Amino acid sequence: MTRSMEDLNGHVGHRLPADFMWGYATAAQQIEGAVDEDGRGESIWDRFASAQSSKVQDGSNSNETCDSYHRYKDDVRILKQYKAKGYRFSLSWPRIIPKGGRDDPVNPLGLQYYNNLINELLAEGITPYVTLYHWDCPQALEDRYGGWRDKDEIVQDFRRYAQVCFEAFGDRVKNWITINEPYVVTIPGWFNGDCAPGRSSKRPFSADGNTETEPWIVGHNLMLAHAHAYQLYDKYYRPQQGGKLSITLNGDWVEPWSDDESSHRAAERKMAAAIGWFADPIFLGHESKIMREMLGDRLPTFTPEEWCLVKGSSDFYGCNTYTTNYIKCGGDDVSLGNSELFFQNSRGESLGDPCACPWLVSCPWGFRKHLGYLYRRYKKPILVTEAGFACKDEHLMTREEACNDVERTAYHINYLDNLLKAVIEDGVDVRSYFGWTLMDNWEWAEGYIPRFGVTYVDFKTKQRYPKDSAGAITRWFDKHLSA
Ligand code: PNW
Repeated sequence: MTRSMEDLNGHVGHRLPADFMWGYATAAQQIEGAVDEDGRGESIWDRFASAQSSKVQDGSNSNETCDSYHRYKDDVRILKQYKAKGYRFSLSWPRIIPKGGRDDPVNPLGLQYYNNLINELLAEGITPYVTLYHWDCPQALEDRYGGWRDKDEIVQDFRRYAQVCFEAFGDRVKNWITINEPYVVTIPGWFNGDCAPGRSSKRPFSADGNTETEPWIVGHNLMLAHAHAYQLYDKYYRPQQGGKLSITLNGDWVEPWSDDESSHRAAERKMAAAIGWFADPIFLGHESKIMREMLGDRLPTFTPEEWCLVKGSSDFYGCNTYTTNYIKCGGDDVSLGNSELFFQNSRGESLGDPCACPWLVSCPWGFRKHLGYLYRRYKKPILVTEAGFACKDEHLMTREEACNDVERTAYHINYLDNLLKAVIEDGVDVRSYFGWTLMDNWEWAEGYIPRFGVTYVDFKTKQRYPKDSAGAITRWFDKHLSA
């Protein structure tokens, strides 16, 4: 670890190592648009947003969104302007294999698009971090066999999709993430039903689904798909390509609401439900005891052969984290570990100001504690693959107002200061920070209401304009990276 001399303010300054990676993250469905172009197939999110009684808050879809399919050179230019060292983006499975399945044809124009993007990044000296699955399952697979619910089918289909991607891009891509946030895939998608494919036992909110069983099956299958992709890479591609691969898990720090025993237990259960469900099998090689206690037989089990695949199927811990909650026992929501979340504790102390999303406040000290917890428990280098903030009512502001994004700037700078403390003072091995997100985009079931970008997007003209936060982040890294 490099420790530097006095910084400009006269404090003892510390720096991150020169090879610390930073940049911005995006996802295909949220930025590409061009959903019907060049042979792309339909995704479950296209279908979800086009449903007659759409659950998307503003009734929007991502058919055009930022138009990155045509404007990827603009995106790369902006990254370059921000001096970002890396760019984390995702591949659209239905753009690459329109019908999704292992016997279905590969779309050469889909491969071409990502080849162009990767080459453009490399030409500008920006390192690609590539996510295979950021929520956009081919609708054809949902129709054919129920998508992520069918273990035997989806695992093989995903494995072949991964193979196509390693073959096509692995000579240049050395950093892979299999699946983005399996928890946010399963719980909103199959438990609450408010994200694609929108299944849940809640009628009439969802026409189909079974909250009791489906989410746990889907989570199980996501882990297996990840593990198969890991094994495939490890065995057949890593020897020549020499890259790294893991999964990205979301998770937020929880602080006991009061000092009683039951609030502490609630915190432990929430960590198990949100993180341990996936991280314990993958990083520790055993199932989460707490998940088993809560779910009993509803939690599927791995066979001994499957355990061999799942255990240790990761080269780093991919961490998406946004916020912190106070927590206490109560309620019967298994997905939260039978606990309730608050932004205020028993003494009335508040974590922060509300923003565009009801689930999000800025809590930098919680971020630091979270990194420490993950490192102590899972003992892997951590890549922060997302963190970010959406200012309140930003979608109602003029461009000038939105670009003066004081709260987002404070969020990222405070989070980065705490990341630095986690590294320097707590000895946590953090290797990257990817801000969510490069530019305003389609925020899934919340449509175009929350704006998370460090770049303002005028969705009529598709023009991009830097917000103040982008400059502040660049300056932070200028000052805090070792030469
Ligand atoms: C992430 N929560 O998802 C996703 O990876 C992004 O695609 C998304 O745009 C971003 O966060 C901002 O929402 C999350 O409710 C969505 O705690 C919701 C939660 C966490 C992560």
